Amino acid sequence: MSDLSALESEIAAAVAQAGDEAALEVVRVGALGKKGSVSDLLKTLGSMSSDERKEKGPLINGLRDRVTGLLAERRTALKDAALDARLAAERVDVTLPSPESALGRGRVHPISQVIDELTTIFGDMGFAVAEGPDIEADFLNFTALNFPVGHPAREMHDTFFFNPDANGERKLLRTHTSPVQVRTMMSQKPPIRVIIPGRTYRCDSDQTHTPMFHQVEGLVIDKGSHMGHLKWILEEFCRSFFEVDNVKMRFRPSFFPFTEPSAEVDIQCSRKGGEIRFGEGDDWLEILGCGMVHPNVIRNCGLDPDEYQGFAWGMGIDRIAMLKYGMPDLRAFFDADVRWLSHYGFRPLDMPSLTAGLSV
Ligand code: 2U9
Repeated sequence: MSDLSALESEIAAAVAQAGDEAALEVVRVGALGKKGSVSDLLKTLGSMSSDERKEKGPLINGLRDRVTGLLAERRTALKDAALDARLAAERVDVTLPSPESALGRGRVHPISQVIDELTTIFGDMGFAVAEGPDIEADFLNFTALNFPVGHPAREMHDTFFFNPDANGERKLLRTHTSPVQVRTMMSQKPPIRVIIPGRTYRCDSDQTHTPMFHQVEGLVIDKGSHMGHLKWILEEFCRSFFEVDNVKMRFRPSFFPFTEPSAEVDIQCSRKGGEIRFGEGDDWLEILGCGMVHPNVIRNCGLDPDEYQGFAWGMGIDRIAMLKYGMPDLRAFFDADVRWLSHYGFRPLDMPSLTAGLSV
């Protein structure tokens, strides 16, 4: 049986020398595979006499068991060593600053940032966000909102009209987000509490106007909603948005076809050294328009004005973004200049929140 001892030593040496799991597998196949050296020995048992089998069987089976054990032990050792090497190679120093990924380098446009801020503030007050198409029907943009056909207020909106379709209907690019409120009132039962941020279009272009601009409008319709609620909502909004403890507001009577009474709202500011500051000073700055929804509009939207009433407001997002972040030129918003965006833009992972801050 010195042959068996020699074979065992040979296999044990090969097992010890195997540097990785693939090499160990070669050794296993050489010993225990179908045509392996130990398997060949096991096959000889069948042709042995019973006396010879009694003598050699335990020796050959013992060899097989020990070789199996050696292989398993070595496999575990190699696996552990491979894992240790990987852990050492892939060690991460969590105290190092993270590398600037494409996501980290990108910037959120101030308009998107302000829309996120608005939806955070009004969302906290229980408002839902509603959306609608940019291309609208004349009825939803004007007629339902109490702009009679031929009324000069339609001209004031400098509307972009499309050519009439086969039915003679002339679609337009919405001049305000108000048609979305009309759609909401026509499809939902009050109480309604929505804000609508979105793109709007008017044929106007100079230092303070662009043909496409952004508005946010709000609408509340219920049985007992009144101007007191409207004032509280707008005051809360201004305090939160301009991130000041208190801000005085001034409501001046105004006119819009869709609200009665209507008001334009100014907020208190100071303009020392050419810089505007909110929540202090003796100056005023106009920031929005508002009013009680006109009974004709409530009726046009399929609701009974004797049962429901409510209020609405509207403001220019581009304008309040310029005021809050001190951006002097509206046209730069739409230039797609990456240097402007890296200066005025916001980090994508700094999402505005009322607890962590809107514009940290
Ligand atoms: C419905 C009923 C009422 C929305 C309102 C204003 C006043 C307003 C301007 C502010 C600056 C537009 O961007 S701006 O030029 N908007 O002053 N908007 S009340 O009133 C509505 C809307 C929809 C059904």
